[in-house]
Amino acid sequence: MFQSKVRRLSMSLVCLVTSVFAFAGVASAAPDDTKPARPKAREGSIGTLSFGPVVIWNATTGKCVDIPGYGNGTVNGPVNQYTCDNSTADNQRFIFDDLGIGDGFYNIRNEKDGLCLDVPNYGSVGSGTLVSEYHCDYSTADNQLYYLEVRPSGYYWIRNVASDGDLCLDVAGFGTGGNDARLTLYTCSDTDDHLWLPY
Ligand SMILES: [Ca+2]
Ligand SMILES: [Ca+2]
Repeated sequence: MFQSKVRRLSMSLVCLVTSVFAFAGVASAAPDDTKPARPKAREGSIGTLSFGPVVIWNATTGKCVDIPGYGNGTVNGPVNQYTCDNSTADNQRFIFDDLGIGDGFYNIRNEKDGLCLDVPNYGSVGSGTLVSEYHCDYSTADNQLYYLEVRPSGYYWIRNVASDGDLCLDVAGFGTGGNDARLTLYTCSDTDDHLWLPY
């Protein structure tokens, strides 16, 4: 399965730095339908914005990002939401690994199984694509990078870098998802269920 993806690792660091999209906090004043600005990456920021482990709480559904069962997830296995449990007995604790190439581009890594929130293949994906777990890539070559954008509510959009930030971490349905509802990437909205709080 791992070999099924085609990797493109040739981008230079200079290219990466000059092609970053946004820093979450800076983009907070932008209208909902406007792509965030592209500030120059801050030098010397490698890894300094990492945080966790945290659970990722959804402000609309009241559930947390979860892996089925209580143990390790599987490569290409589903990522759901479930009643929050921040203990190590469940598998809802995630580490936001700051890649250090832009201010606050994160791989979101499950503490228990070490896999990252991913979507299929390597580029941008369509709205509604299901989120799964995959080996952490730690580069812009994959589509596992996210950045946080604080919204007027004080909660955060979790925006996917590979889709130019147009897609946000979402719960299937429109605020109707219960336990075990799948997570998707969906066109960012303040009226869907895209508001999250890692804590
Ligand atoms: Ca679980
Ligand atoms: Ca939704």
